[in-house]
Order: sequence, then structure tokens, then C-alpha cells
Amino acid sequence: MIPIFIDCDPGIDDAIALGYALCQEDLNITGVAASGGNGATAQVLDNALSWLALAGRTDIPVHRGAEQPLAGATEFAEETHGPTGAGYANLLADRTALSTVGAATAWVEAAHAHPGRLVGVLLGPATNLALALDLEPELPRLLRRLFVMGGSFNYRGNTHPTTEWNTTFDPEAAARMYQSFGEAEQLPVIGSLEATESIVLSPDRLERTVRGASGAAAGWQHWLEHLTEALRFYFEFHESDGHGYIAHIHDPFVLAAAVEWARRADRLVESGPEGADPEEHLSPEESGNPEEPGSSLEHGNLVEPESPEEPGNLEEHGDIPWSRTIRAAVDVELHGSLTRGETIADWLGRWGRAPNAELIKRIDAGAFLDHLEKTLARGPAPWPAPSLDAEAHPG
Ligand SMILES: [Ca+2]
Repeated sequence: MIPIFIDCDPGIDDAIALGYALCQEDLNITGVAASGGNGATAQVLDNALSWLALAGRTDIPVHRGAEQPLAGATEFAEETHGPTGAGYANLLADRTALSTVGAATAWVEAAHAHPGRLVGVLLGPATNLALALDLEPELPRLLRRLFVMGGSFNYRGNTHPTTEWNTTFDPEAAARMYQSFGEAEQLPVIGSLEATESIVLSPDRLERTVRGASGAAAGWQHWLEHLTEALRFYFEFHESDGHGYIAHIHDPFVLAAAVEWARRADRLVESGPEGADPEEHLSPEESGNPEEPGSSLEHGNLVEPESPEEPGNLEEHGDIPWSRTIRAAVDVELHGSLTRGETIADWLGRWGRAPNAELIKRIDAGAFLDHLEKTLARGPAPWPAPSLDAEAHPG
């Protein structure tokens, strides 16, 4: 089993990511942290609890995250995710799984429980992680690897002209994260806006996914009905923002890349140093996935527009599924009156700093969306038995 800790701010694309995680049979979801970002902390906490409970997973502890960013004022995203953060979905509050352990402590405890093995996935602002670093500065060396949705590197933003939402919400926390995790043995993998924006969910694909789930557990079909209601709002938002009646779904990609990366690395270890090609060891039957992530990227199906600001002299990497990545020194602007929260990659090496992040630059979005569709249509297996202890416990 792959131990994983998910820090999020649901959020509609966060909900898809949680659903994707629930569909994986070899994941040990040690905990979910939720804190302010797309909505206030109390609301996103309720959303995380409710999406999980709706899937029968009240066994996964949910941890309350920070109420405020480290510095600066809060700004929420009601117009993007709806007043409750779940679009038009009517989620029933269920606090069964609410833990008395706060998010920062939960990060640290999960890392200590699985030293060197825990995959950390950050799908919201970095506040809890920054607070966890205060509690345990060794966190970057205790985690197996950190995967982050965030940033917009030398690219237009989606919040202020050049800033992405998660980083804008808490720039100090993001800066702290890049600084500390840059010292990790495995550099943190960053799914930034310019890459994840290529993951475009269409209403047609959503409809096909729901239709494809006709053989899944009734409870899962019900979960997908709620997701459809949430996404209807998300489609409308993107249309009002000039993107058309579609949705950019950033978070599920980053989570899936983390899971598949860990799975491939485990297979390489199992097969020994002879198994140098991860593709050879990722049979569809073994992984439970009908396609091989990243394979079409390797075979040149990806249209790769040349980006003038992208370096030609940095080495491209390819061990993140569905992705091409580049390692670079990155940082966050904390003071600019127009650019606070902007993420910057030093393509030219002007700072003279070692790379502290592995940035996803290109994604084979079609292959990933096919994979996501098949995964969500399959649903969790087995569907969890109803909890015998449905009473909400204190705290
Ligand atoms: Ca999110």
C-alpha cells in the first residue's frame, strides 16, 4: 500500500481528486487536511468530510487546517466554486471523521508513522505545510516526495494578472515550502497553472463517465451525481470567465501523477536495477488501469508549442507520469504591489541557486483524461461496508 496524505481546500476539482483517490485499491489515505482557500476553513472542512462520507469513507481522518494564511488578508473563491465550495451539489454534513488532531500536526504524525514512504499531496494553499515545517523541520527528509498544485511560472495567472490561486492565498507559506522542500532528496513536483490548465473537462466527457459507471456500486453512482451538480457550477464559472462551457481540473491530475509515480517507483524496486524502463513494468492488468500513463507522451502524441521564455538549455525529465518536467530554482514574490504571490523560475541561472523544484511543463492531457474517465467510471472497489458506528464522535 502507498501511504498518502492529502492537504486540500474543496473546492470542486479537489472533490474530483478525492474521488480519484478513493478509486485506488493500493492507497493508504492516512489523512485529509482541509483549510481555507477556495472557501473558509469551516466550509472546506465540511466539504472534505461530506465528499468522503458520501463515498462511505468515514474511516479516513479529516484534519482541521489553519483559519488564516501566515500573513495578509484572506480572499475566498466563491465565484469559482460556489458559495459552499461545492457548486450546485447539496452535500449532507457528516462530521463522523473529524479528527481532534490539527492539520499541521497531522502532517508531522503521518510522516513519522511512515518515514521515507509517505507521499504528500498539496492541493490547496501551503499554510498547514508551512506550520508543519515549524513543528518538524525534518519533514522534507521524512516524506518520500511532495506533489503540489500551485504556481504560475512566467505565465499569466488565474487570480491576479500573474498569480495562481493557491500561492496568492498564502505567498509566505509557499515560499517557505519551496525553500525547505528544495533540500529534499527528491525535489517537490509542482503542477503549475500553465500545465494543469491543459486538463480540460468537457460536459460530454463527464456525461460519458457517469454513463460508464452504470455497473459501479449504487453509492458511487450517487457520488457521481453530486459531482455532476458541482461541476455544472464549475462549467458555468469557466464560461463566464471566457474559457467556454468546460472546466480546468487542476487537482486530480497532480494527485494522480503522485500516485502513479509512487507505483512505478515501487515496481522498479521490485523488479531490480534491470528494470530500468518503467513502461515495461506497468502492465494494465497489474495497475488496474487500462492504459499506461505517459506512454503516448513518449511516443510523440503531444503537441508541444514552443514557449519563448522556456529554457532550451535545461534538462527535461520524464519520470512523472503523463508529464515532461524541468528542474529549476524557483521562488515566490512577497512584496510586489502588483505581483505579490507571483511564482518565478530562474531559467537563466541568474540567482546562482540549485534547483529546488521539478516543474511539470507539459502534460499529455488526452491520455490523462481517458485514464481519469475510466477510473471514475470503475469507482471504488470494493464499495465500503456501512459503518457500524455511525455516531459522530466528539471533537
Ligand atoms: Ca484545491
